[in-house]
Amino acid sequence: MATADYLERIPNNVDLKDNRRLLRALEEWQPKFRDWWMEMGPEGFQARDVYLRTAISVDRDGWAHFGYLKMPEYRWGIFLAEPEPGRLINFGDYKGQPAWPEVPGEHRGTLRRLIVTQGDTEPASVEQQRHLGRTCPSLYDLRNLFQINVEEGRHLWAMVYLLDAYFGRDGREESEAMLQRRSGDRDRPRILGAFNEKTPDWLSYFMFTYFTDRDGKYQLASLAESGFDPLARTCRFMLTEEAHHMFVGETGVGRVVQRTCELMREHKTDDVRKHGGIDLVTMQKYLNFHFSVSVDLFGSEVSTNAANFYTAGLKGRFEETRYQDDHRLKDATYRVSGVQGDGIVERQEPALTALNERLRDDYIADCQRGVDRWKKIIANHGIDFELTLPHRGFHRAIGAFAAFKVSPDGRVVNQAEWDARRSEWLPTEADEAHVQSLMHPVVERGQFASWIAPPLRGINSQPVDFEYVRSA
Ligand code: BYC
Repeated sequence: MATADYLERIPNNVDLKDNRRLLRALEEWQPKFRDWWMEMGPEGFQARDVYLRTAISVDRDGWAHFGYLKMPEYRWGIFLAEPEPGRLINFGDYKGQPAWPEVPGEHRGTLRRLIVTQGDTEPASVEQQRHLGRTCPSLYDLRNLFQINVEEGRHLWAMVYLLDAYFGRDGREESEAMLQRRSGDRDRPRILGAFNEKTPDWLSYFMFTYFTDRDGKYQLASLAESGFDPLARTCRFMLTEEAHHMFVGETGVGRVVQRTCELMREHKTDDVRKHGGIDLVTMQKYLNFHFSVSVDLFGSEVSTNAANFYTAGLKGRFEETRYQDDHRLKDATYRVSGVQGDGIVERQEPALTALNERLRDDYIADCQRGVDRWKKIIANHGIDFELTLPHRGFHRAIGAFAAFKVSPDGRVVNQAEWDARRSEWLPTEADEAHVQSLMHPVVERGQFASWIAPPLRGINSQPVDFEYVRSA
């Protein structure tokens, strides 16, 4: 009886009911996940009705199912994109061979590490965002926050499914450990740097969903090329949800920019702080911070790990098949930048070890597109200010730039200049205190906080003033 009930609560397209060993593993894990969700998930809103989209199958109709739901009742399911009959491995030493339905023994450890690293980010982001509901700028934004949180929970389920289904006892241990690490905890932190940073306010949150979720897009797309077919199919479906997260980031930042420009024009001043806005200079500093910690997530410019992932057919390039080359890259080179003397130089490195940098290049080009749209909002108001992406070497903690201080405009600077100008480049305590001072909850239908413009349209054709989260 418990089994049948449980099955109903895990929508899936992996024939869970026919795999008793896996079912048992997930049955054991599920209450621990729920405990984690209640302890570390959105604080103060678990009993509220939220207008959520739930994935109940991978086809178009099943995927976009909207309705009111309390978050703990969200149907966290397991969905893989439909199999591609006859799919081949597209790159590396196994290029041309059939994709693997099971984990190849010799790559087991590496693959597990990749899946664990990916999986760890998902609960981490929920933990980082758990206090934000208390200061939401509108019901519309509150609902989007919760939509993202439950989907990150589902993405954790996706990785736990892979670990439990394909990695035996080690996999189950890793699944447990996912619920034990905590974002920002000194003793048991999350694996990657950006996921131990705080997301203390909504500007940080929009920047995070623009820049850090976009790392998710590029990493998932690379794993979606994997020769390990279940991983590829899982990531392909996760990518469909990721698009909404980046939409929230891009439009969120865009709406803050819009509101700031309106306040600047209305009051004929750059200093919109006293009018309840966030000045563009502060926004640039937040952008600098979130871009730099997200750029770190691509790893070192020169990485034998990355070369090994590729050669072994585990992690491809972004849109691997768009390349016209041999997809093995043994003789190719790629341009990588680094510091030489007191300047930044570019040099050619073996393309295999430069794969992290190539992915970072794809990512940065994509980041630039949104920044260009934000710039247009400012220009449309006739305001002379340009938001820019800082240089990739700015404020790095991982890779070739980590040992150096680089200014946002790409100069290697000495410690004295860094110390003197840090407050121009990164948010100061005073900036953070100002942003924090604006974070008052706005929970009346159709109302928005002073520092952000309303969206152009609502969710799923609902009006902007829809009751996206019902009052208690
Ligand atoms: N912080 O050769 P290296 C998402 C470690 S976001 C701390 O330079 P490699 C999401 C590295 O682990 C996407 N440690 O790099 C977004 C290695 O340690 P080991 C997440 C770091 O291995 C928003 C050592 O340094 N998915 O989904 O080529 C909300 C040397 O590594 C960092 C993935 O990342 C760092 N930033 O590449 C929710 C995909 N960077 O192994 C979700 C899976 C490096 O020597 N992960 N290190 O002990 C990977 O593909 C790779 O692990 C990385 C690193 C790209 C992260």
